[in-house]
Amino acid sequence: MNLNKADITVSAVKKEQYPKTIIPEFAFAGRSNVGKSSMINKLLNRKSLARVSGTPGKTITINFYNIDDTIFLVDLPGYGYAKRSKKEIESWGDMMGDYLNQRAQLKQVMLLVDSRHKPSEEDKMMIEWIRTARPEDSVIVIATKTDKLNKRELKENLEMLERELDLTENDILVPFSTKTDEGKITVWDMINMIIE
Ligand SMILES: Nc1nc2c(ncn2[C@@H]2O[C@H](COP(=O)(O)OP(=O)(O)OP(=O)(O)O)[C@@H](O)[C@H]2O)c(=O)[nH]1
Ligand SMILES: [Mg+2]
Repeated sequence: MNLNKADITVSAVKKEQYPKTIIPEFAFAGRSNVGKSSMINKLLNRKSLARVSGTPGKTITINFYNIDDTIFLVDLPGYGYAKRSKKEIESWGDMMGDYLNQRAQLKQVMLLVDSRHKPSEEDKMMIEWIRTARPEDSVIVIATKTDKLNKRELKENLEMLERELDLTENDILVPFSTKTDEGKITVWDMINMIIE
């Protein structure tokens, strides 16, 4: 897989707009500002292929990044952004539902949560949604922004996340940071293992 051959292919709001390929897809879900777009850039060694912003709610479409015609990394729109109207939240739910429940090319969803905080009610709903939509898969949770914690805090918080999200032995929790590159190799290893 040549990471230099990565490009955004499609920004979709409805399923008719998804790429018409059978390439395996790996999707990143999580609340606004948790670091989904930053993580995609980090995985691809790119500064700004995926739009990153200090302003939450930046990614409001499903963005498909074509990696060398081998896989797609899929940036899902974030949740938990307070300034959304009821209608916007509804269309977010429809968009996520269509994708998570129906997309055959989707091989694995990764749920990103902030390593510094207790998961929100929406994070807990999201993990249940993923479990229900994809009962055959391990749940992969990525704990982001670990550079903001010291070693002891990180250890405590990873244990807290396991408890709060009811992670089992089959589930995987990966500490990740775009600042220190923690977790980057692990995520690629998981992706490569799944497509092999
Ligand atoms: N310190 C630190 N900051 C990070 C890390 N990852 C992301 N950030 C910062 O967090 C903010 C939000 O990152 P995004 O990647 O835009 O978050 P997102 O999940 O894509 O947000 P939406 O598109 O709104 O859903 C930006 O200011 C990033 O620079 C990290 O590992 N460490
Ligand atoms: Mg984003």
